[in-house]
Amino acid sequence: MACGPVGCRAQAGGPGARPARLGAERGRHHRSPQQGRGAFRRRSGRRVRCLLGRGAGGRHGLSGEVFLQLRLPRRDRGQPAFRLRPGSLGQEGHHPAQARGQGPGRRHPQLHPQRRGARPRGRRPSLAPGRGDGRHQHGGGAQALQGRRVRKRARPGTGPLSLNEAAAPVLYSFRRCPYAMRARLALRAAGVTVALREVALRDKPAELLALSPKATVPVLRLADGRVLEQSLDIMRWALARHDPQGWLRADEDDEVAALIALNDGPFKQALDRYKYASRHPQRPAEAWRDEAVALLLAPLEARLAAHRCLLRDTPSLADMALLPFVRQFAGVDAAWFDGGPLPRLGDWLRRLTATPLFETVMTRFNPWRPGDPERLF
Ligand SMILES: N[C@@H](CCC(=O)N[C@@H](CS)C(=O)NCC(=O)O)C(=O)O
Repeated sequence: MACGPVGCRAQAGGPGARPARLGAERGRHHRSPQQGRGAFRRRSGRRVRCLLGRGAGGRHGLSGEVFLQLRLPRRDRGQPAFRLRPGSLGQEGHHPAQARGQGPGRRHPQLHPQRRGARPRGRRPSLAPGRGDGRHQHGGGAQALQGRRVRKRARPGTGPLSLNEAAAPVLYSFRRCPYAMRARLALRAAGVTVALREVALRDKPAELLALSPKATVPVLRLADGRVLEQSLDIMRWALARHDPQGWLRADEDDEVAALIALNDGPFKQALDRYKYASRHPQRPAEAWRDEAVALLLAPLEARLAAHRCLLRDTPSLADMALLPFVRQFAGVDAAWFDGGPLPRLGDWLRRLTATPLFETVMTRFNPWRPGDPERLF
């Protein structure tokens, strides 16, 4: 068995701290006097960095993400961690619970998070970040981590994440974003529990930027380390796991894709201009509105003459992917929409937004900050 020593650190969100990219590194290891007792640095060989889970903040939790750093046998070097052969990460496997000291292999020395330096005497350094600048919080958490002991057992509600929480994908979302809404709709319909991190678009967390430099929401980080950066990918991923309401049908794929392309492309552009007409003074708001109607909404109205939903009588992926955008259009001038030329679309919108599913995905949350407990959604 070829596991090397283990490192545990707060994920700082800066360079070299990309939690979702599981990969091997090459480097040298040696001890350094500055690092204190039990400290560990790279000596040789390749290592894999495994995301274990998140600190829960407060007085016990780690501020950020916890990694194991493991030396791999030659045969498994270069493999993504989720494809490693059994035994490569230790005889008990590499379940996060072991590294938290909760699983059956909790005494396995090579799976224990490495302590970085002795804890200073006196008060235990707090890992709970302040409410200031995100980067500063990270720095504080990382420093504090160097001087803290990893506790073996946590009091309920204060310790590291439970097994289910640690396994939950992490969704960076913004309540009012129509792309994030469609992702939440699919995740919820599929019964996939995620750790939801509400994002303030003006103050995006470093963790999101490290995962997805394009910096849009939604972003879903899966438990195996993959990152889904497109709302449609998130929808399809969720529904491929479980689709109890039958949103996906293989024979509808082309039609669905065409409607979504129209929605996300020309319609969305006209919608943005209608919504923010003062920023596009080259035409009056009504002109952008009418363009949006002609491009997509009038064809949808025609479809609804044949079925209760866009492709059939029950909702499909197309209905749920377009719903948040049509809702946004209707909200720009509700009086016009209610009395205008789209009565069937208005009825469709009311039906689909009056569901418990839609109401649930519109729950309000405060923006997530590093160190906050995860909010399962
Ligand atoms: N193609 C992306 C588009 C996502 C997108 O544009 N989201 C907007 C919010 S509605 C965003 O994050 N914008 C970045 C910003 O405003 O800083 C998807 O389908 O997920």
